[in-house]
Amino acid sequence: MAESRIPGRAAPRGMTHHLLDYEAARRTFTWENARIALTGGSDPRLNIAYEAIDRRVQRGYGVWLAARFIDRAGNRLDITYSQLQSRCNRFANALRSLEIPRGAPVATLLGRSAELFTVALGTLKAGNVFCPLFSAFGPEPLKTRLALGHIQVLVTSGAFYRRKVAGIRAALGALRHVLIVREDPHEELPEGTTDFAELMRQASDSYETAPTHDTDVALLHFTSGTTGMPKGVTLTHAAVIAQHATSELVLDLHPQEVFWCTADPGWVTGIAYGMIGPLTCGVTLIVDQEEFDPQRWYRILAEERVNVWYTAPTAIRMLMKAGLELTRAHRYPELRLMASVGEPLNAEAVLWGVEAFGQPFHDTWWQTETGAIMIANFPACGVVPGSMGRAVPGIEAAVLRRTERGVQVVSSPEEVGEIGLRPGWPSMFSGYLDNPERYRASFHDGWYLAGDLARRDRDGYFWFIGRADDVIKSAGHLISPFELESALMQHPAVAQAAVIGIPDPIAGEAVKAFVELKSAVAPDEALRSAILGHARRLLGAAVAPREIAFSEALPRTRSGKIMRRLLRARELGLPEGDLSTLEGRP
Ligand code: 6R9
Repeated sequence: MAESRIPGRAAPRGMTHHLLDYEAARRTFTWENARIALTGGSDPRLNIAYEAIDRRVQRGYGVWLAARFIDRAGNRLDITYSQLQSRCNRFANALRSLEIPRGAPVATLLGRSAELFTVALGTLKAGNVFCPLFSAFGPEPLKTRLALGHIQVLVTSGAFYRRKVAGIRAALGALRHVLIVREDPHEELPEGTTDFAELMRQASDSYETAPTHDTDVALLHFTSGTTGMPKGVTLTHAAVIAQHATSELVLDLHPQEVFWCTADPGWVTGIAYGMIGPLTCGVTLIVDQEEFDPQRWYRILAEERVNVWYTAPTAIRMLMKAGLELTRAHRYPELRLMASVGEPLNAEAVLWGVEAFGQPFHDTWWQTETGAIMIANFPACGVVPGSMGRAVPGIEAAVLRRTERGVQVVSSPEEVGEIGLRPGWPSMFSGYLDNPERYRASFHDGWYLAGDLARRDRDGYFWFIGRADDVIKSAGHLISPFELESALMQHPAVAQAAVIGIPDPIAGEAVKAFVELKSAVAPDEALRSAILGHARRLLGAAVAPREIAFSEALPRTRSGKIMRRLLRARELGLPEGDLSTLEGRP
């Protein structure tokens, strides 16, 4: 196995990788020590924002750049750790002035802006729960999440408010305040909203961090399951311990390095590694406000002298498609580590990294529920192309087989099973909001079952096989078929809908919808585009189906559930599997 590893780039002179010897690190690592390494002591209080900002300022990082925001035109906004601290303090005070009680959830629907960072970290500092919403969502997914999350304060822009929130506001009983980040001071404030900038001006810039503890809920991230509405995953302040430890062990971040995580803060990666973990390491974050564009990305990597880059397979495949001439228009002498997450990273993409940048991409695996990286290819160990890597120190991971009598650890390197993790790491989710049964159902015989299928080879490397459920991962976004089907069924011509993921060379999976029409309705092209338009308006273009097919009768089980798995098998020409529960079978 060792021969097939591709070495990563060596650490520059004067710097040592945080993890040099994997086996030794596994033997000696403990989460207790990781907590002490981060906080410097045994204070029973723990607050994510305090660790990310205040402690950095205390240690003398105040004048260093915490983040550089690059706007569409290429203008830069630089914010130091001290400036970020004052902004967050103001926002924490603003929440108090609005009489929002501690613990109440605050959400953002914002682009990748400095305000988003201020609200996220200010909310945590105040001891409130922060919930990021993906800004490309349409009104329907936003309504669902704002309602399920009992969100009391929403911070958004005037444009997003008018387009996506004004129409659903009446349905959001818990929502007490909407704060508007105005693009320019002359922009009119929508009725029933408050000016964010004015509120910040009135607030004091000193604030004593709320005395939160390891077990207090800090973050609410929505994720998707096969059935039912999205699940609100809660992470506690202790998550910062694992996010910090993995930012060192896996991303190998060192103080004052330039780090670019391309994930949107609407999803867990954009918060855990686009913000929290790396700030606790004292780096400078690069935040690009523009959408993906190969030339722009290469320019950022080169001109900002990015040292460590954390991105996603879809983006890598898009860069591959754009061609090496674009890559070669710049040089990247400072870039020393490239990593990826969110979807399977194919071996070709890893090897393309070597061709394009002289170093492989390091795959990492984790989930919203795990709160931090669990499986990884480590910088000092070399990369096994096509494999997700090995368990992070402090993490016990295995491939499990479900049997009648419970779960068993699979020992054969050929056998495929479900990824299981032993609870006990600090960023493990503390619950599914308002759904303790579903939470309990994720654990069996002392293991958390992740819902992903994998193999584990003799050297302990995990190889991703697929999802154990019907959830779709398209361009790194987790999509719930149920949520899309519900939106499609709101169209007056649609009787039933079923949504599946079909392989896509760039996005990994693309969303395809099958629609059964009401009996009086005739299928034609105009109706197809009308339904597509309806889905895009409700859901947002980023999660709407790409393709809609009309179906006369969707396959159902005898109990009336649509068999997405069978639709998918038929679509892809795969074996149809066990059909004994199919409706209409003898
Ligand atoms: C961080 C994040 C989690 C699901 C996960 C799996 C897929 C993540 C992967 C991967 C193959 C990898 N996934 N990393 N699949 N290789 N390296 O993405 O969280 O949005 O909750 O998605 O993403 O299916 O279960 P989340």
